[in-house]
Amino acid sequence: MKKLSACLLAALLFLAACTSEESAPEPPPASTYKPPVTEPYVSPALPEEWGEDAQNLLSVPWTVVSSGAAGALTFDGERVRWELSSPNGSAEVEGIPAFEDGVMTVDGQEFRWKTLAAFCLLTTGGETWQLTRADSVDEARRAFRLVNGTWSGSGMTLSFEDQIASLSLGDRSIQGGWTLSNDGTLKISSSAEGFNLAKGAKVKADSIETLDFPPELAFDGDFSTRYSSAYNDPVTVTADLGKTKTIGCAVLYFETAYSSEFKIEYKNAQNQWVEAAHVKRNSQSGVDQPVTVPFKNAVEAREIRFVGLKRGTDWGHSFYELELYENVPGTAEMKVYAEGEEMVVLFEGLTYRLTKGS
Ligand SMILES: [Ca+2]
Repeated sequence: MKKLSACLLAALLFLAACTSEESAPEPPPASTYKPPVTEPYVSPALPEEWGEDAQNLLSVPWTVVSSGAAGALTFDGERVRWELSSPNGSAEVEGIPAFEDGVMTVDGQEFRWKTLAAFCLLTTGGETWQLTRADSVDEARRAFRLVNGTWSGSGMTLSFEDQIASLSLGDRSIQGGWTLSNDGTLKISSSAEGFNLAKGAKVKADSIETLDFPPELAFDGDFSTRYSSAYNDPVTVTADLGKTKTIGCAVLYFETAYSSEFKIEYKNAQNQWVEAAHVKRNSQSGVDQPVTVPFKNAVEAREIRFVGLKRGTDWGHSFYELELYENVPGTAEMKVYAEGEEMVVLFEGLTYRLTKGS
């Protein structure tokens, strides 16, 4: 009975909350949103004298999406538009193209390209970009439009600045690096460089494959360099952070030669090694599939060690980076679609319609 009245009270409070907030913004609807079905792209007629190369390039809209960069090359029947936002800056070039000796010039800027089915390599401004075919001009421009500015609506704000994305929703927020894939999946991860407590730690290992793979290469912040042990179990990699820090989580980026079972241990105030986490069945590897290891409890420690108990392959224990964080890094994943001037965001089962503004 007590339980029932508590439920009733909760229901009444909920109803009261719903009715008393008349001035509050409309809550976003549950997600029944389906991305707009784009009409098949009809290539505008191109002058024959532009040649076959130009036909290959301009008969479809192209998009650039990679970590930190977003852009589009589109053609509206008369004018070519090249838009790009990248770590090296932004570019917007538009004009009637001219072709000569395999070079396209738009508003004084030169473009060279090579098309191959769904891909195109485009060289301009001293850089080469891989472009992917889009189904419509809107779709091609979606990524570029998204990462240029601040979007808000239905209580959500999504903004991009200096390669860092910020999402705020009510009293929650996440800020970090982002990736956007061609299917419109936007991931924001707070494990942005600079918060990693392990970077630059003094490290040693009791096993290495060769001198080319020393343990410090797993603590240099570089995802192209790695540590690798000899082909045996167990192995230990110890990191000295220089001073005592609060650590609640490790993130490992394994190479193909991953560890299927490993422990993270820390040295306590009594100089004893204590288990912070034990992963018994890992099968993830690759820098795009980091293994996030939350500790049972956050610890205060200066020394941390990785103990590789079982190898997942015949090779050694190998990882590109071992990162340490105070908290479990947050990740927010959503789908984004452009619809007219709006950006539609599907997040946690709800649909948000955002408009551009500051
Ligand atoms: Ca590395």
